[in-house]
Amino acid sequence: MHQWEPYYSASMEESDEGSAPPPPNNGLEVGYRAFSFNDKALGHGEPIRVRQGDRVLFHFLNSSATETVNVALPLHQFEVVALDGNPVPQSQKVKVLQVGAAERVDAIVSMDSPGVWILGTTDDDDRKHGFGVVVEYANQKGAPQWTRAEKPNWDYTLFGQETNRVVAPDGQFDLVFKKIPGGHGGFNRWTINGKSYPHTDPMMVHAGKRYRMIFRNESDDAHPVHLHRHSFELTKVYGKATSGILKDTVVVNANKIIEVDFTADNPGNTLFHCHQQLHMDFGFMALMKYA
Ligand SMILES: [Cu+2]
Repeated sequence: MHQWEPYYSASMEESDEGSAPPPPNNGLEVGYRAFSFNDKALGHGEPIRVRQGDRVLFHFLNSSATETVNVALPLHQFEVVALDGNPVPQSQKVKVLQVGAAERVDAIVSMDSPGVWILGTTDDDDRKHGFGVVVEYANQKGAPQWTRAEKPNWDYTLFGQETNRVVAPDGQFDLVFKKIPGGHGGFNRWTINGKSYPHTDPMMVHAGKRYRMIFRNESDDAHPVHLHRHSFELTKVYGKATSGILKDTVVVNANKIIEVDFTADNPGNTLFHCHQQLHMDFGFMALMKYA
């Protein structure tokens, strides 16, 4: 048995869409030599066995500590029915799922293209290093096939309702995310409104009130930001208003803005943080407190 250890590279290319190339003074990034899907690398373990005509519900959970992934199944589409465990107002079919660290996607796939396929990441290198699982139709044989996936155009608002929201929240938190590049051999540090945890300012809320959080990502990385103990409703994604999508983790792409509303309905100290472990460990956290 090999023991794989993560390796580090200063020039590791980010695989997630929405991330620009890192600046020359960028610090260390984490990378991986091997990947798994349900604890097995692609080519190991049992395939997912299906029959033509099946409608199969998949529960996807990105348990990576650091990676945002795009997932596809050649010739098939994912009908997204729920995000982070909450049914979406409008189920929609997409060819590629984007799943940030800690995000969950429930999607139904109509098995209408017989063959032996790879369900896996669209990143060729990561897929070759194990990130996928075989989907095998009954009475089909041969090596599992992959076809080049379409360019991902993941858009949360596909699953929301159009809205002309007029109700203003009781309070608002403007949160600006920035990177302090770590330079050669160092780690990047992260700030929320100019401060790194544990020096970040707590967000004070009152039980029963409704608040808006504005996530202003002023960095060149995508961030899967997560609020503990509460669900929030996406209200504006990259300038487009939406409603009805309840989540607890949302990927804010590089240099983009997402707004969410939530009700402070679960008194107690609450952590807000980026779910990219290397960002969280280097400052990207803040507390929300009930007054
Ligand atoms: Cu982050």
